[in-house]
Amino acid sequence: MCIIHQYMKYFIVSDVHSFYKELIEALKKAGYDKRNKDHTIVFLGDLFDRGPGTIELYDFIMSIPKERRILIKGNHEELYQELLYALMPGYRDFHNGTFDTFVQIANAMDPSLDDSSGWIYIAKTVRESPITDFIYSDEWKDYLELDGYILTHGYLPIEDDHIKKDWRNASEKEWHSARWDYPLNHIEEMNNLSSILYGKTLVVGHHGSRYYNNDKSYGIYSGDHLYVIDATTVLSHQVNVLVVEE
Ligand SMILES: [Mn+2]
Repeated sequence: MCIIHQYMKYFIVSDVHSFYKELIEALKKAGYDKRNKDHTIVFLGDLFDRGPGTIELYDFIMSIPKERRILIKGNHEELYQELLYALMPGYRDFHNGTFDTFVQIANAMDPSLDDSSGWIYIAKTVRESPITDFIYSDEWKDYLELDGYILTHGYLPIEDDHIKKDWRNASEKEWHSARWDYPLNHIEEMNNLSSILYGKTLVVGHHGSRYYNNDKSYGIYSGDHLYVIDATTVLSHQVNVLVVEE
């Protein structure tokens, strides 16, 4: 009998925030090839907002075969959905870069758009864009579980009023909170992650790895049953790529 175990290489990135060039450079260095059937790319949320390359990033994702791209929802994907139907953009939308993402999308849809184009027209144009269909598609997951790893954007919905939750079956509301959460908020649990994670290792983005590296590095933080990969690209101009094979 002959058993062939085909290994898949997962290229995990997070918080690209429309920094397309930085992403492509990092993937090239990591050896990623979208045509390779043994390569799967995983985006841990927060695709857009802050950088200039929203359209290029979207086109790149669409060019990857669907069965070899995995998208995990971040809090910025929620900000996008919330801004679509806002009466006016607010401080939060400017501060987080979501308004700028909308301008980039509306401009790609209608190049005649300029500073005098009002919010109502921008919002309507973005609502009709293919990027909005993509943001609402069923491709988005709350988490991805591999043999040795559990991947999510911010944190898992593990605990509620000190009652341990079955996070695999958490509600949408619980995932909403978890997308804004991060491991440093849960120091006591960090010592016990192995049992919460069934012996697996948690991989998250959302919160800069520099906070875990004592502000000394934007590189991947590697701790006990924990990887934090968000390189705060707006400051570092780097994107971290974690490669796991299984
Ligand atoms: Mn985030």
